[in-house]
Amino acid sequence: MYKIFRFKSLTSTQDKAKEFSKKGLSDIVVVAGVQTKGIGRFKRKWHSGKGGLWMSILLKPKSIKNSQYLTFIAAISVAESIQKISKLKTNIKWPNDVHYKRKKLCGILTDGIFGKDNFIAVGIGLNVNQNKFPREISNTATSLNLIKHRAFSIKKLLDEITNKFFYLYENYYIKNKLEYILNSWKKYSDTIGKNVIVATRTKKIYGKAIGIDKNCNLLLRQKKRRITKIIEGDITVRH
Ligand code: BT5
Repeated sequence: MYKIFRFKSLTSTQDKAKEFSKKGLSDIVVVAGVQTKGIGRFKRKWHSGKGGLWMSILLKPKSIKNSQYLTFIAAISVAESIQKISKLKTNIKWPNDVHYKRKKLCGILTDGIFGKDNFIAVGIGLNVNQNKFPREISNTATSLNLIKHRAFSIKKLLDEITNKFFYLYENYYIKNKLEYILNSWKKYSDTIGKNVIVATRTKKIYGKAIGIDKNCNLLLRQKKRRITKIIEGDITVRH
């Protein structure tokens, strides 16, 4: 069973989760109404005003070898919960975004916390009731409210996502049934089969996304049929 800790405002739920890990806590969920220093991958800024669901799930898995799968579990849980609660069909963009009509509804950040014991904090940011965004993301971000023209219960979404997450974590991740997770993820993914541009830290790579390997890496077929394994990066689908 998990326990939920709620806060009105935090710098980042990831920071608080790390703090809790120092006390040895795990299987907990940290939620904040507002984050003053929300973070994305590669230390990017995550806009976290009022109206969104900002949460981190703190885990202490026996092995952290497959922690990329926790990002996938989070994305599946978000996509399924949104479908249940709002009837909206969303897509997962490799590796960590949940999108609706090419706009970002949710981002996921999975951090390892290493020490005597190892922990993982899975941060989930879902835009729920915001009706506008800062200029820099106003063309790329969306919220459930902007799509459906009504407010949603953040608490309901939190409960649904958390229940689904722990169900998949306990029944598949811990039991090493990773194939099931990969297959569920693929049902929601709209990356595979598309021509994409991958921006890595150092370069841009063009190719066709042809699959995902056992470590959740994206497989890209480039010219001359060369297959490149993408471990991290940002994808743009070419339409
Ligand atoms: C992510 O990074 O998408 C991971 C976001 C994780 C946020 C959660 S909230 C709870 C927990 N606590 C935290 O502090 N973080 C986690 P990335 O793929 O790097 O995308 C970041 C980019 O998304 C930014 O550079 C912006 O372009 C865009 N962005 C920022 N805020 C956004 C928002 N609220 N909605 C949509 N896009 C946003």
